[in-house]
Amino acid sequence: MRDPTPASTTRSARQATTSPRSPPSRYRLIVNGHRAWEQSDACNLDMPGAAHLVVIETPQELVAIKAFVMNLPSGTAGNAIWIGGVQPKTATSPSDGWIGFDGEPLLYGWGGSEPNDSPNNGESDHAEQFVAMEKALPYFLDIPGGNTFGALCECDGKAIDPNAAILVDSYRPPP
Ligand SMILES: [Ca+2]
Ligand SMILES: [Ca+2]
Repeated sequence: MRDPTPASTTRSARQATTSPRSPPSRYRLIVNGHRAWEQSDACNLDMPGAAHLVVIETPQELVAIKAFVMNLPSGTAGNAIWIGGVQPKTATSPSDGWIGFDGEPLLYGWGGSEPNDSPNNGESDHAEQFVAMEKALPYFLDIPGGNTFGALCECDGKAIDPNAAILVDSYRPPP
């Protein structure tokens, strides 16, 4: 049996009233470690159709999240979080083709030698196809999605972009 007026609808409507054009984002830190696609699933379930792994859309949001990552609570798996970015297997260089989970080209947040598709420093094996930020390296890092990190979820009234979701699914190991 389905409630015709689920709580999530009520909350979305309230947000829309407060700020009709762009609901304020709310964030949730997951400290337990899971693989990138599992953390994506967990974030989506925060409010189905309205939440996803964080999409960093503006330089201001990047600054705020960097500050947050530098102060990650101890106990956050890997001292790192997954964020909402993924690269297709059609990429021909480590920096090629990245999209955010909103389907837009990923905001430039790389640092150091990233993205490098380590350890071979080439995109031929597509070893690093997801994006994380580490407490000690608070910029975008391309990392194999099978690493178990914490995650930062964002609820902003939007679902993960369908093309991003297809890419995420393409990296799930066979059941
Ligand atoms: Ca890569
Ligand atoms: Ca890397």
